[in-house]
Amino acid sequence: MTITISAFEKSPDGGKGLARDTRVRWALEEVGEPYAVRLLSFAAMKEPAHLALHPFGQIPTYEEGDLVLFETGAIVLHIAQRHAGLLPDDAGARARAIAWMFAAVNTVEPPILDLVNARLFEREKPWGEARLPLVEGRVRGRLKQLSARLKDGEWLDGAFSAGDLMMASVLLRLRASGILDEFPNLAAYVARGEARPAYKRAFAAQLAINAG
Ligand code: GTB
Repeated sequence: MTITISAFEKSPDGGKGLARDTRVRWALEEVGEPYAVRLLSFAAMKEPAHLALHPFGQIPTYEEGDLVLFETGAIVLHIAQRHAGLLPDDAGARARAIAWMFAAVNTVEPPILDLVNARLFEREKPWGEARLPLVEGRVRGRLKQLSARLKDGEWLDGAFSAGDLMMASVLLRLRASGILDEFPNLAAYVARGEARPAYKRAFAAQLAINAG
């Protein structure tokens, strides 16, 4: 069955892979599933046709026959549950990998998004510069905990899983801030994710749309 995802027709990052369709592409590449892409302008994302697929008018969406999904965590979990390669067979290890997926979107991504917003959109506010150290502190606090758990491990819990795919995707958003490099084991962890052939294919596919 054809899988269709949606993505920005022109991502604001110019193809750095930071828009969230990249993590869905990565998951599909990991499991070897081909997919089509529907490209959308910001205006089209808010039109009824797309709102019928995504209640918040965002990308990415995922269509597979009658099934329509939004939210990258749910999409990647759906892909991982239906194909080998992204979740362990052992029930306990599988549950732990899913816990890492939730940790990525629920515990690690929020302070990172807060930092992105603080740096890009709130700096000029009267309180912008004063608030920034607080927001950076929250990110560093979370990364310190994650770094302590990862130690010198290759992945978060044994073999590479959808938990690592989501966590590395979330951490990638931090690179421009320089904060990721303050935690060398996390920076190396993200680099290991980026070195995976499936990530490279996903990155190249979104770059082909957004470059230039
Ligand atoms: N929780 C949802 C999920 O995980 O699927 C969040 C989806 C989301 O935020 N989508 C963004 C979107 O559609 C694109 S990825 N935004 C438009 C809107 O809300 O109107 C976020 C994003 C956008 C741009 C960059 N960038 O240029 O660096 C990075 C990430």
